[in-house]
Amino acid sequence: MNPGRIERAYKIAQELYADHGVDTDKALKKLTDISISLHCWQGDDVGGFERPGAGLTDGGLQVTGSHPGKARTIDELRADLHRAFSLIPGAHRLNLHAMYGEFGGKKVDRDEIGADHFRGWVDWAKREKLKLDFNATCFSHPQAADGFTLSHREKAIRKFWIDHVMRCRKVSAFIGREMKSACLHNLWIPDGSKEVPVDRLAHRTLLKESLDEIYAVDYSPAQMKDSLESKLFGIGSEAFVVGSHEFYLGYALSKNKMVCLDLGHFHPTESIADKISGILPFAPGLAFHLSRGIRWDSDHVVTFNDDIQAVAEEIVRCRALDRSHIALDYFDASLNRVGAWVIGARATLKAFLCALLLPEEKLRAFEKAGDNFGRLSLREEAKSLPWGAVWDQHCFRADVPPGSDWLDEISRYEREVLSRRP
Ligand code: RNT
Ligand code: ZN
Repeated sequence: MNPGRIERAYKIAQELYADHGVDTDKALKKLTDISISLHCWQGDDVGGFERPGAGLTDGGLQVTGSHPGKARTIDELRADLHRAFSLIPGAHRLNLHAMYGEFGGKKVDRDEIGADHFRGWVDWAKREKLKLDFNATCFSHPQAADGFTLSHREKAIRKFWIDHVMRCRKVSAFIGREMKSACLHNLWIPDGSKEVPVDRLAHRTLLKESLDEIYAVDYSPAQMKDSLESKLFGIGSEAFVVGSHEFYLGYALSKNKMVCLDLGHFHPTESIADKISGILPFAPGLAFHLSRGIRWDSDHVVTFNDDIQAVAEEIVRCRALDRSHIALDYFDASLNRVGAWVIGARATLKAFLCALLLPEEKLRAFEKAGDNFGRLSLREEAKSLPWGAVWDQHCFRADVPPGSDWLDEISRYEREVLSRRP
């Protein structure tokens, strides 16, 4: 795209927004401060590097598609991430799962992992100027084979997973210290059943006990923070999920922790955006897994849709940007995996840009005055303001391809790198 044209379009957009009392430069400044945590697991179909070549097993997650170019090693995954980040404006984060440690070809079980296995990631992230977040991996493991982990009826199995998660929190604190940026440790477990259980409470009581043991260890919030992620149902846990939204909301609030709202983990007509102001008055912050649910699947590539825009708008209007941890969470193996990261990250940033460009003062004034027509009509008009010109200017300033220019970069990477992976 021609830089002169980007600048000219931006100038006009700036004037049009100014007519509505919106300062586009200020909006771009705020957008620059927003960091998105990119999920490492999109690059290799949630495989991890414990046993090279292993795929996703046990845990109600499924990746479909067989597009060539899946990352097979840590080096390949890093190269792919580097490419993806180079096409996303701003300074961002990488979200690691415990199974992506550097185990040097040795068998290191989940209850044995430690900081040493993640030093390589820390060094790499420092070089790439990225910050890091972390997740315990309570799936794809023989001890999770029957669908229960922290709420398993067998004590030995619970103990195994408690040890794992405790180690993961310790690794998170190490990472946060090293990176000088609090590392978010998010906990999602697959526990649940295909059929209706007789005793739901038994499992939830066990989960609560396990969590109490795990979170008995305190870390400085400057090093790490905790979030707990609920789910409505999963593959093989259609009838019952132990870690439901009510369960984790209750737990998190009673322990001053955060819940993680995954956009694919609620009833399709439920608005995650509406939950934000319902939870914030009681919680230290909120974590998000941005995703796109389609029918029964919760993990499609994020696009610039109404749901994402509504969440971004709520976060901005609640002045909650500094208390929100925004991560992507989807896995699609039917298209270029690097491109999938970029689509989701750019869509998310665009949603935040639109939220920041909303003629908020005018809208608030209409609302205060009880002018329902004014509020609705301005919202409608705001939709056709030229935010795309502001976005291109943002990309241009960040030295990242504007508009659709990045598509060629992905095609080239596919040709030169991904398609050569057998
Ligand atoms: C699963 C959860 C969870 C996972 C990742 C891999 O339904 O969304 O966040 O996607 O931990
Ligand atoms: Zn999630």
